[in-house]
Formats: sequence, structure tokens, C-alpha cells
Amino acid sequence: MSRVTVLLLALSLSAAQNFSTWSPPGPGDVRSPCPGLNSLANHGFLPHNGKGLTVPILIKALNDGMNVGADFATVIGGAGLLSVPGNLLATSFDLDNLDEHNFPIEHDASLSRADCYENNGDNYSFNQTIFDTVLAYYDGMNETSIQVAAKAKYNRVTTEEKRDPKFTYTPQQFILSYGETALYISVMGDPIYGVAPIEYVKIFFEQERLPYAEGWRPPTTQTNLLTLGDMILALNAANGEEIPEGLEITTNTLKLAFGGYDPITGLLSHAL
Ligand code: HEM
Ligand SMILES: *[C@@H]1O[C@H](CO)[C@@H](O)[C@H](O)[C@H]1NC(C)=O
Ligand SMILES: *[C@@H]1O[C@H](CO)[C@@H](O)[C@H](O)[C@H]1NC(C)=O
Ligand SMILES: *[C@@H]1O[C@H](CO)[C@@H](O)[C@H](O)[C@H]1NC(C)=O
Ligand SMILES: CC(=O)N[C@H]1CO[C@H](CO)[C@@H](O)[C@@H]1O
Repeated sequence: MSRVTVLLLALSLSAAQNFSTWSPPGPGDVRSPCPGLNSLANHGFLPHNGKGLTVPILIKALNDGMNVGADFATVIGGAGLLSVPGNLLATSFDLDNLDEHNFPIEHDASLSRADCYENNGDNYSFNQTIFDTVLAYYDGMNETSIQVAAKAKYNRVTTEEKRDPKFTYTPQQFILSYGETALYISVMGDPIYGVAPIEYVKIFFEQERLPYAEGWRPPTTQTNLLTLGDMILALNAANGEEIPEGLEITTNTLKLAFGGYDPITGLLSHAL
């Protein structure tokens, strides 16, 4: 065997080990409002304690765990660093730094979390009642589709808009929230058509686990800024939600929004 083969074998074995190892957070471990990062930490692709995350650590974990590209990992990793309180020069962050409401990522109208205002400031814990309203759209289906995922997402916006007096939905959050819908149907299914078994989607959100034992494998097509941009456009076309005035969906505006910046002005946005 060549040295290259041995190395590849070693890499795939260590990754396989982590797909089969899973444990929930224990005392002292921290988690985030993100089912993707929490799953990666529960499997040990990210440090199980959820602390000390750097951009290189994210790039490797997102690649090994779900075939998500370094382009996405780098920009959103930058937003993760911005979330460290009082340190604009931070080089690592902890998962619970991501809880801060409206900055730079956490936002209202999540698929599986209550709005901050509606739930006494708990803007990060999984909420089955909320997630059930998303699953209801898939009633009678065994797989996701772009059409249905889009409607379920838009319903979260219109629902919270009506009942949350502090509801905030900036152009940045428009992109983030479409991006998050694109992410779950990409990584649990595929980044082109967004067809994911509902069983996998439920395990991903409800248990924060990669459904390896149930047959899921990382998609062979990489999820990256290009696939996410195309899917955001397809999702938006499917539900017809009005695009904020002046906003274009391009790789550049995606980089700004995922990086924590206003995609129209390019400024660091800190909605109140
Ligand atoms: C494999 C890569 C990733 C996947 C599949 C993923 C998936 C998701 C999904 C599906 C949501 C929506 C949850 C909901 O609406 O209830 C979400 C939310 C979030 N993600 Fe990730 N994510 C990934 C990577 C990251 C990274 C690298 C960061 C930051 C460094 C991040 C930060 C967040 C935050 C802060 C939220 C909360 C937004 C909110 O709903 O308020 N994610 N993610
Ligand atoms: C889930 O969210 C709803 C709606 O915001 C809220 O009323 C409820 O208290 C939350 N449930 C839990 C268990 O946090
Ligand atoms: C969101 O949750 C975090 C963690 O509990 C909390 O520190 C923060 O104040 C919350 N945001 C708001 C606006 O209440
Ligand atoms: C969903 O049902 C269709 C049609 O019966 C079938 O072809 C497909 O394999 C099923 N998918 C899953 C994930 O069970
Ligand atoms: C190769 C690798 O990342 N292995 C990790 C798998 O997960 C466990 C924790 O569950 C870590 O200790 C390993 O380092």
C-alpha cells in the first residue's frame, strides 16, 4: 500500500469512529442554537465540551462530518468569532457565545427554537412545539422537498411576525434563515434537490445526532456557498416571500450575511 492509501484509510476510520460515537452534553459542556454544530460536538467532530472553536477546527469538522465546504465554514466561523463578548480580536469561540439575540447569527422565527421575547430570553433551546409546526408541513410525506421546506419556513416568519411584539427580521436574517433551511435539507439529503428522509431530519433536530446508524451518510455532493445560494433562490421562488428591497442573493451577499454583516450595506449589523 502506498503511504497515501494508508493515510486515507486512517482518516476514514477515525471519521467512522466519530459517526458511531455519540453522547449528549454533560456537566460543563456548552451547546448552541445550531443543530448542526451541536450534532458535530455530540459526535466529537468538534470538541465535546463545545469550547475553543477556531476556524480551522470548524473547517475540518464541517468537512468530515457533513461534507460542508471550507468557504461556508470560514465565513460563518468569522461570525462565530464576532460573537465572543467584548473581544473583537478573538481567535476562538465557545458554542454558548452564539446565543446572543440578533447578533451576529441568532434570530427570530427559527425552525426549532422559540423567539427570544416569546420564551423569556431562552432563544437557544430546542422547542418541540415550534418544530412540530414545521414537521406538520410534511404530513403524509416521507421526504423533504424544496417546495414544502420553503412553505414551512415562511410560516415561521408570518407566525412570529403576528405574535412577537419584538419580532426582528433584517435582510441579514432573511438570508440566514433561508440558509438554515437550505442547510438541513442539504446535509440530511442533498444540496441540489433538497430531498432528505423526514426520519433523518427529525433525528438531526430532535436528538442533535447524525443518523448514521439509520443509514445516513454525508452527501457525496459538497454543500457550499454556491449550492446554498442556488437553494436559497429556489426556496424563495417556491414560497414567494418578498425579498427585502435592495437585496440580491449572490455569493457575495451570502458571505456578508453568514459572516455577520448586513448584506446590503456591508456594515456589521447589530439589530436591537
Ligand atoms: C454543518 C454545518 C452546519 C449546519 C448543517 C447548520 C444547520 C443549522 C440549522 C438547520 C439551523 C436552524 C435552526 C432553527 O432554525 O431552528 C442553524 C442555526 C444556527 N446555526 Fe448552524 N449549521 C451549521 C454550521 C454553523 C456554524 C459553523 C455556525 C457558527 C459558527 C452556526 C451557527 C448557527 C446559529 C447561531 C444558529 C441559530 C440561528 C437561529 O435560528 O436563531 N451554524 N444551523
Ligand atoms: C416553546 O415555544 C412556545 C412558543 O414561543 C412557548 O410558548 C413555549 O413555552 C416553549 N416551550 C418550551 C418547553 O420552552
Ligand atoms: C438569549 O439567550 C442568552 C443565553 O441565555 C442570553 O444571555 C441573552 O440575553 C438572550 N437574549 C435576549 C435578548 O434575551
Ligand atoms: C418514500 O416513499 C417513496 C415512494 O413510496 C419511496 O420511493 C422512497 O424510497 C421513500 N423514501 C424513504 C426515505 O423512505
Ligand atoms: C478522529 C476524531 O476526531 N476522533 C474523536 C471522535 O470523538 C471522540 C469523542 O466522542 C473524540 O475523543 C475523538 O478525538
